[in-house]
Amino acid sequence: MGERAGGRQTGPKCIAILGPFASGKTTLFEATLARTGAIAKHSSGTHQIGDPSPEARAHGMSIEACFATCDFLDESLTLVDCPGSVEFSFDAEPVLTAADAAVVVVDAADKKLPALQVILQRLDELGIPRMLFLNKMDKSDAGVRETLKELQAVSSVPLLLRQIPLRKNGIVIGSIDLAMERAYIYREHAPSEIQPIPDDDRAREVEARFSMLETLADHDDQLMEQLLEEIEPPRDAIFDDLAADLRAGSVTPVLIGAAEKGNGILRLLKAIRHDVPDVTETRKRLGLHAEGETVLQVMKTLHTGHGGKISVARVLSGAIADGTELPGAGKVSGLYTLLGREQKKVQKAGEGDTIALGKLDEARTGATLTTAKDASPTLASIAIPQPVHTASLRPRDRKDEVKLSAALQKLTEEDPSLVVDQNQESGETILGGQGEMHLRVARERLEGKFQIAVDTDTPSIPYRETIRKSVTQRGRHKKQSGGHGQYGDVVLDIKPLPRGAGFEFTETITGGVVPKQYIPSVETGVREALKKGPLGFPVVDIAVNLAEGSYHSVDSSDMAFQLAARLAMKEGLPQCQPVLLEPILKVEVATPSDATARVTAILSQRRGQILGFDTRVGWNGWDVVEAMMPQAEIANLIIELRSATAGAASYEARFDHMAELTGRQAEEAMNGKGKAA
Ligand SMILES: Nc1nc2c(ncn2[C@@H]2O[C@H](COP(=O)(O)OP(=O)(O)OP(=O)(O)O)[C@@H](O)[C@H]2O)c(=O)[nH]1
Ligand SMILES: [Mg+2]
Repeated sequence: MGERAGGRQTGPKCIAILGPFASGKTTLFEATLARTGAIAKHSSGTHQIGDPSPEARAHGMSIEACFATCDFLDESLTLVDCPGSVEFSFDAEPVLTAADAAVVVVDAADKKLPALQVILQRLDELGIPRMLFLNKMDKSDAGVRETLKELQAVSSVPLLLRQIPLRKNGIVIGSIDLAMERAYIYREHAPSEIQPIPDDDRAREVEARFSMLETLADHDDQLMEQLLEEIEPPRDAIFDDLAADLRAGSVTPVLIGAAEKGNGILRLLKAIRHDVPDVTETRKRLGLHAEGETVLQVMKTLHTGHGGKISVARVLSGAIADGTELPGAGKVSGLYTLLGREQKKVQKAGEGDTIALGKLDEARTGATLTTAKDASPTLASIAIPQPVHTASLRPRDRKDEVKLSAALQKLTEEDPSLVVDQNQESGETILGGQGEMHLRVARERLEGKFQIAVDTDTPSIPYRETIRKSVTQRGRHKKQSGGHGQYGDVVLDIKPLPRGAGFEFTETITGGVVPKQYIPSVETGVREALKKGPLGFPVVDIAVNLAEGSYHSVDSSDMAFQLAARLAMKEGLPQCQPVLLEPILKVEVATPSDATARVTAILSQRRGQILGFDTRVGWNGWDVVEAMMPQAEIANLIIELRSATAGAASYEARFDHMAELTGRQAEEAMNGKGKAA
């Protein structure tokens, strides 16, 4: 526990490191761990601790949340490095639920504003305090205040610049801390050298500091008065305001640095230490009133190579020891603190700790676990995003089928944004996820970790067919082979029905020309025939009436009438002008407004019918475009949308209706037997 200037004490903290793709999160994560002494001097290049999986290293990007617990000035701190790629961003969701705050890393030279806005907006929704770390200052020559203006456009919360860069010949050599009023001259991978503020930078410092104090004064009347009366406010009061405003979420402090060189790390650690609330506040945010019992929130599930499952969880209240029984989840077998993949066994953990629990077979990512006997509370429901990219999956070796389904279960348990679906109609196993890379990594894991080679393909489209014209058709099944013959004879009126009506069967038999007992067999025969129409797909929106027929007192049978009905359908349907039907989805695309025109063009190119667009509620500078689009055109849509919007656009789609498909596309669909074009 640490002692604060104001006498406050805080418990272990848990901080999520977020930010757009490649902004330097993992570098910052490792630099921070190095600064606290948890790992040896941070080395540049591949991330040894931060991206422990071979898949992450192969792609040079983070693909899952990585946890590390360290001590900084006798306070326990768990950092969670989250992936920046939108395809893997779901991993941050269960982490955020139980984190005290987020550090959002922004590349000062390549800000990726739309992606940043998506992250900040999510933090707003969850009510999570955050600071910004403006990284790669070594590469940026833009003025920090201009940069801040750009960032402010995507932040609903006022940004508060806490430091300004010190430059020499245009190169950043250090920073001035506006609260401490000190200059810090950077040294590589070492604490900065503290110096008085150089005279040349005084004016800039005063101006920037005043602007910081003005922002703080928005929530502090006393400070406002002091500013108006030009009284120098006491430093402690400024620190208190900084902490209070961060906690309340009324400002977002901005720190600067260069993670690669280990610059700005100590200031960040101190800001976390002084300003970030501990689990007490997080409990309030979650509405948790734990009385005595232990409550844990599961932030991640991992299946280690040797078959063991671990659940990484935050102790929101109470304490836990190895062997503790968690009703509904299992008995804790092994308790560890994590440093990337490294596990250190501990006997117990207390309030605020982030720990790994062994062998909780029933614990799910995002679940709330408790020692209380009655049902677990649910603190937060984790919204699993709809898959935007799918592939069908087949083991290369049929023997691996059982192994594959077990492995998929583990993969989806580790990453609930991977969804497995068995398509009953086509017999395909469909893997859905957040993008091409997401699925590729899943496949690599199947091949690497689980040793199952798989082939992937584009999932088939559930085409249907219907008819446009009515026809009356007789079908007679007659066989005379020695003794017992077979005889069934029916006349069917085949009629189109409106879209969505499905199938109707009626009969208007008079005089018992088809005896009652055979009528169900006629229907069965018709249904059989509808399973595959003349175009090769199930037939829908069709009415069949049994109008006439005849029978033979000895030779007629259920089977004979079934066959007669099938025959009538088989001959009748091709005369009814069969036409293909394709599924149409209603698609809603969320996009930054400056790309709305491009998005509508992409949708139109894919035979989308634009229904309209509107501003996205609660999102500054975003639109939502609505369109009807054939399911066959949705494959790879996300790839195009993202490339048109710097990765920011997303979509949701749901089945709306079936529509006729003719011409070249219909030919292609029929040739591909239901494969996407
Ligand atoms: N010049 C400069 N480069 C940096 C700095 N910090 C990180 N980088 C580089 O930026 C690239 C991305 O760094 P990462 O730490 O992997 O970025 P990330 O945000 O973890 O990336 P994802 O997790 O894949 O989103 C690497 O090539 C780093 O070496 C910095 O302070 N200055
Ligand atoms: Mg990373």
